[in-house]
Amino acid sequence: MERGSGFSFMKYAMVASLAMVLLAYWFRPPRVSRLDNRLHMVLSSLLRAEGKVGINNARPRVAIGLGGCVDIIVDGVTLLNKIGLPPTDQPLHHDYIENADQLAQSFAYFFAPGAAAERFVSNDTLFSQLVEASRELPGNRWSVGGNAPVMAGRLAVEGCDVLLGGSFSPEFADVLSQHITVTGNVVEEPDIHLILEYPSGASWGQYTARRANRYIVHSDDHNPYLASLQDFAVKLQDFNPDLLVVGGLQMMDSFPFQQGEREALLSQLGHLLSSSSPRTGVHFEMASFVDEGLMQDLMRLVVPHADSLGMNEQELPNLLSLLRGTNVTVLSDPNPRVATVLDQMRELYRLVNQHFRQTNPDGHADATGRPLTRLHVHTLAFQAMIVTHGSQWKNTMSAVAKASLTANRHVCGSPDIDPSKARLIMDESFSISRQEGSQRIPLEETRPVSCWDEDNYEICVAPVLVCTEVYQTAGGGDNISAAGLVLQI
Ligand SMILES: *[C@@H]1O[C@H](CO)[C@@H](O)[C@H](O)[C@H]1NC(C)=O
Ligand SMILES: *[C@@H]1O[C@H](CO)[C@@H](O)[C@H](O)[C@H]1NC(C)=O
Ligand SMILES: CC(=O)N[C@H]1CO[C@H](CO)[C@@H](O)[C@@H]1O
Repeated sequence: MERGSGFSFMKYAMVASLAMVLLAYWFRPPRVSRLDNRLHMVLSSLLRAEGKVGINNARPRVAIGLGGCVDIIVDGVTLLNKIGLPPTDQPLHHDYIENADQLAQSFAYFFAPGAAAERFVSNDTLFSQLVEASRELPGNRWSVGGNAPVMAGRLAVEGCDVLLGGSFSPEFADVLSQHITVTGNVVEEPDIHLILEYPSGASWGQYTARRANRYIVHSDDHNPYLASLQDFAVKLQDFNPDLLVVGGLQMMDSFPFQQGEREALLSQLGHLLSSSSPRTGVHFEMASFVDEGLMQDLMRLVVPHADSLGMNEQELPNLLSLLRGTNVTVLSDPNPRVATVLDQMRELYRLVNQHFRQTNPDGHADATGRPLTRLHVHTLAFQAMIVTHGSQWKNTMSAVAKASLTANRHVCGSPDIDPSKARLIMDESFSISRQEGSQRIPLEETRPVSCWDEDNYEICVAPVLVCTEVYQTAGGGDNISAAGLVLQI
């Protein structure tokens, strides 16, 4: 009995300690919920940063061009299957699309890495087939598209009065916000853009998409000619905007213009920008370009008149390669590190401003063009911005927070951010440059937007709560860029 009770005491002790271990295990904060906590904290801190400043009491006035279209949004793989286009075994880049084989090759080229791309289809028969098939596809969606109208929509929602330059059909103009005034000729047959969306992990033949994104095809008749430019220029004089935004020029990419036609159009646009009041900020939104001639024209005629540039992680190396005088980059890492992007941004900022100083050696007030004072780069994992000290751009920290939140809101398709549909993919700390010995900045949950000074500018970086249940990627950059701008004018 004695022995027995000693034995049972030991047994109880063991059971009790085992129970303690189990209890400790039970109450240990599980890894998942710790991550959840971090996400909640980052979200509430970003919301606080976004809410810190409102827009000015008066409604800011923003003029934005050029162009617009009707978007048909479909699941990319479903559409290709429907038209019976088999997956190619040869992913290949094409400047523009002439036939179905090239479409398959070009789609495969961007689909696997999950890189955004937009291409002109020179074959009308093929484009009509694609549009017809899309019309019949269950789950397709139609919406107002094009960089300018999407940015206009976001700016109107955020409290701006907007003048929009674009050629639209009458029904189209009706669905726009009452705070948007459209200027441009009315067209009966609007340009159609076909948006082939795909979620992360989607597969097409042997290809699997590394991240959610879209591949866009168009065959525009109006947009490449900047058809609304004249009307826009006239209305602009009285509108007297605080901010003038230009986007949508990728519709000119690889388009079969007559000799000299493109240059003449861009010269007119450059003239419009250069004649705007010095108190009007000018923002140029980059896009997916491959046509080197067009890019050269843009660098010469448009970009020098902008104070501000907006672009994504593909467009940044694309533009930089042109400025460096190397071959134009059409595909880059769709998930670049912060350090890489910041180095590219510093270089772009330096090169553009160097060009400005070279063309204006005396720094007179009657300078041709403007120095670049704002550069916003949006990537899947984070937002980054450079703003020159003493420039007109305000509230950089809040603007970057707003841009970051807008990324989730847009892609998830909801103004309220649901943390269970979000994920932080930025590392717990980032290096501010790829140069050896560079400072590392921790991502602090309670202060997720990191800002610091360098040279003559401030840099701010904010993590994105990446949406995991993708509703739509197309138009994301436009919503994000516009959301960033609205707090800065
Ligand atoms: C244009 O597309 C159609 C339909 O896919 C095809 O039959 C035709 O060969 C293409 N034309 C050219 C010039 O490639
Ligand atoms: C750059 O472009 C030229 C002309 O298109 C081509 O011959 C050359 O191979 C390209 N270089 C690289 C590194 O891609
Ligand atoms: C999240 C969000 O607001 N997305 C918007 C992007 O812009 C278009 C056009 O203005 C809106 O329709 C989307 O709702």
